[in-house]
Amino acid sequence: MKITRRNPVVQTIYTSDPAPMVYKDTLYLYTGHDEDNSTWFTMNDWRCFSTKDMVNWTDHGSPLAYTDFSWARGDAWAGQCIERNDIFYYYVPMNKKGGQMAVGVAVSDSPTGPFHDPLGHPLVETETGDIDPTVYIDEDGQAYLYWGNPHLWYVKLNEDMISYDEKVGIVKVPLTEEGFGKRTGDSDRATLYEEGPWFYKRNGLYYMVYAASGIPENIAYSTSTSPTGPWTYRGIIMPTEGGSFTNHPGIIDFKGNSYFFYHNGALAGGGGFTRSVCVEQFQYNADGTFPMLHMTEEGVTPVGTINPYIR
Ligand code: FUB
Repeated sequence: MKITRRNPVVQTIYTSDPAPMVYKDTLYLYTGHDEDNSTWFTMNDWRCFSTKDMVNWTDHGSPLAYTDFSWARGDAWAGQCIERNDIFYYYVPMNKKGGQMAVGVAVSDSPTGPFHDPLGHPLVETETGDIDPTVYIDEDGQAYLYWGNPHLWYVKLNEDMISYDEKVGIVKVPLTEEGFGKRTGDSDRATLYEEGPWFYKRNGLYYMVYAASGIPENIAYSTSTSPTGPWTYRGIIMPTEGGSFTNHPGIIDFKGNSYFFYHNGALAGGGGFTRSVCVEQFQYNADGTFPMLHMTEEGVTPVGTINPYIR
């Protein structure tokens, strides 16, 4: 069947910061929710959608809001949900009452919620910029949580997924030029890393995909043979396009295909604070590198698309 139009995935509300998760035969898509007419990242809850075929989607409404956290005062920004032993753990950043952004975790026995906060306080917080958590459980059972802007941090989560290994502590990833690309022009950042990390492993290689290069953002990536680096910068995947000055990756394999979720300003009335989640189906190159991805209405990148930025 020829798919003529796949994007934006959600056409009824503004959505952002996609985080796909596969559970059993279904792909669940967790998103942020930009309020109508926003002039800032005014976001009060997270949303969940699902599909079995990447064509027909079910809207599950809001499984979680910042008001579900007693310690939060707003800013339901980019999160990611993961399953372990049939329990779902949703890692989300919010502004603390009287404080700054911090990452919390919410738990549910259903992928569509409702989720609740088992801790009553943030899971991780540092000196600044605790946003955009990404989570991955390695083959040996060790789970990692990465996050941050302008720094990139990680913790090794304990098996309960709601605490972390305090002996290892909160580790600041060295943002080297070799690892995250050299920033040129006016910036206080040495490398291209900006925010929105998406961490996973595929065919023995660890991938860190992230929003890069300042405002407006593009999407770039780094790889490593270890879950904790050192990282090697691999180039840009998706250039700046689409009418939103931010972008945010979410990547997953589902039923034999690879999908790259992102956001832009494509929906009517859309822009930098009224964004829409989109998806591109793509094929990795034989060596595991990314082809060049562009934002399309069809949502399918032709096989064999050359990426001029790959290193
Ligand atoms: O959605 C709010 C913020 O915008 C996210 O935390 C960033 O990744 C950017 O998409």
